[in-house]
Amino acid sequence: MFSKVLIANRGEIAVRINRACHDLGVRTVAIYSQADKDSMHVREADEAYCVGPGPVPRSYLDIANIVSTALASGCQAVHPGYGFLAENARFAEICSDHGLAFVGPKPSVIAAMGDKATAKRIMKEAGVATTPGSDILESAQKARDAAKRIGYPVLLKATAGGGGKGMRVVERSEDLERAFASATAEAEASFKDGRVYMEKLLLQPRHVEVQVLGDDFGTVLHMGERDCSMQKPSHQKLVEEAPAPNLSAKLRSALHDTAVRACRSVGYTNAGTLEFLVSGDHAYFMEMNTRIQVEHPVTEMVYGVDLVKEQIRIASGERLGYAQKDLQPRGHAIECRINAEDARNGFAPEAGTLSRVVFPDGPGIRVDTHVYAGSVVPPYYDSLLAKIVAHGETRDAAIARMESALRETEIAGVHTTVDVCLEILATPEFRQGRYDVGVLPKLDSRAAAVRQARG
Ligand code: MV4
Repeated sequence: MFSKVLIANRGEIAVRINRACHDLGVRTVAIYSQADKDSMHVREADEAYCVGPGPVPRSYLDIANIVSTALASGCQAVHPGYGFLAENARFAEICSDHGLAFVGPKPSVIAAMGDKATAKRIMKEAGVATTPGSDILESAQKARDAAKRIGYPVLLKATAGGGGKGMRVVERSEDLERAFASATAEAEASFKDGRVYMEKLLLQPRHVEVQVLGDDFGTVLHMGERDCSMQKPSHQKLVEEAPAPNLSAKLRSALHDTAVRACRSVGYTNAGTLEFLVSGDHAYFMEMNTRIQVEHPVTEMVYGVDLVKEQIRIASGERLGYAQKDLQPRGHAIECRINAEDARNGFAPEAGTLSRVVFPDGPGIRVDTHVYAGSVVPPYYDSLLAKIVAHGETRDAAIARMESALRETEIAGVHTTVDVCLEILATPEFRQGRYDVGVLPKLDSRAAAVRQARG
């Protein structure tokens, strides 16, 4: 095992990684921007070094400063968390060039999965079902040919994308040329890579993702699935749960088997997530995320594992210490993301000082956070303040615990998503576990219509 690990992140995930390291008897080095000097992750780490000013490109993305800090402080490994450099293959490569273990898969796997058209092709070759579609479209003419073959409605997607940027729905051939041009332009502007591909548009799909862990000895295990269909119009998740409700036993086990098989065929190591779109009785591979995800705690609560500790053990060359049959899910877990955002104003992020912070507690409740009364929320970073996770023996029990936990939560100084999470939990769609990726955008416009009617 390593004796010292650098945590190349901030916020709640940096605090989470710090705890996992201390649990393993590993010392920690935090990095921070000038805007984060009083942050919890800085206080809790054994050492901490400033790597630059507040703006992300000048601190949390400054590869040279981060790698130098790791080497100068005597670390043997770097945990990237999520976001920032977590899926940057070049960063992973530079770490290993300098003798630092990168806590994640091989750089070549990160690069392959980071290009969505390539990832899809690899998965298809491995026998995984993918949405009917095209490879990269070199021209508007090629797009027209593809659409004719696939059949309208179709969806244009950016290969460098994920998360909805550069995506265009096209219902009719008359609209294709314009959509192709604007998808390409948006992808080019967002990712400096304008390449797009096409898929058949699935109607009312659910977003179901499978958690996997692989070690350096060829063992790949799954830890079930999460349903993350409750997303904002910006494709950011707000409420996640494990297991996914109303999934047939047959489709569930097919998803798990497919995920494991896919990982074996790409030589996947460390923690990863395969995202599927589920439409009726069919599941189609969408993307693979080569990092620990924000919503990993719901899986941890259901499976009784510590995914971040497993990540560090795997990166240090240890074998996974159990087999698939040892992993039995228990009960149900729900996560609500508490963001510094004004849900009544298009989820606009807010910065400020938190004058009051009260988090819930009690049986079956877990809170992953980095904020406290007096915390300053800087304007530079994502707006996640805390994740509240509720576990129960049944889905209904987990929902009841979550509602109670949200009501116990008090945060003053910025608007938060506490109330909108309560609204989501109260919808009949959520209650029945019958929701798809379109439900939250609809809830939002429903609420807007009500507000407008009230004046
Ligand atoms: C789709 C789709 C329907 N059909 N692909 C949105 C983000 C990006 N990662 C993929 N997304 C979608 N791809 C086909 N062929 C619908 C979505 C989609 C979506 C997916 C997951 C979670 C939320 C979503 C919200 C709107 C659209």
